[in-house]
Amino acid sequence: MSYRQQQRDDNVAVQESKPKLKKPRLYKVLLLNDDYTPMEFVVVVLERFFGKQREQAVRIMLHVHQKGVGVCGVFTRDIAETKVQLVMDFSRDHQHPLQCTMEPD
Ligand code: TYC
Repeated sequence: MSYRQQQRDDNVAVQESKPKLKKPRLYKVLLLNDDYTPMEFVVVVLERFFGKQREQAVRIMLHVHQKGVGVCGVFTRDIAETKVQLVMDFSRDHQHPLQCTMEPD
């Protein structure tokens, strides 16, 4: 007799294990417009830190320029936090006021 059958016979509850992985919460990384950061710098940020092709990077940069804010990508929390930090450091290192932030998707 199997162990499980033995447990059933003994009126022991058998809890099947649930191989359940919850989906991680996702966060949008956002770029904010300002009056001073050069357009070309923002395009380079989108290429370097968000893997965008130049055409798509220009599109996103112009969207931010016109609307005030735009999405660079959607990531898990740790990745989003790292992207924000890298962009903020890169901007400060080049004396640009570009702001990058994140919010729940
Ligand atoms: N508004 C800036 C300019 O006219 C360009 C810009 C675009 C700055 C996007 C920030 O996130 C930004 N030079």
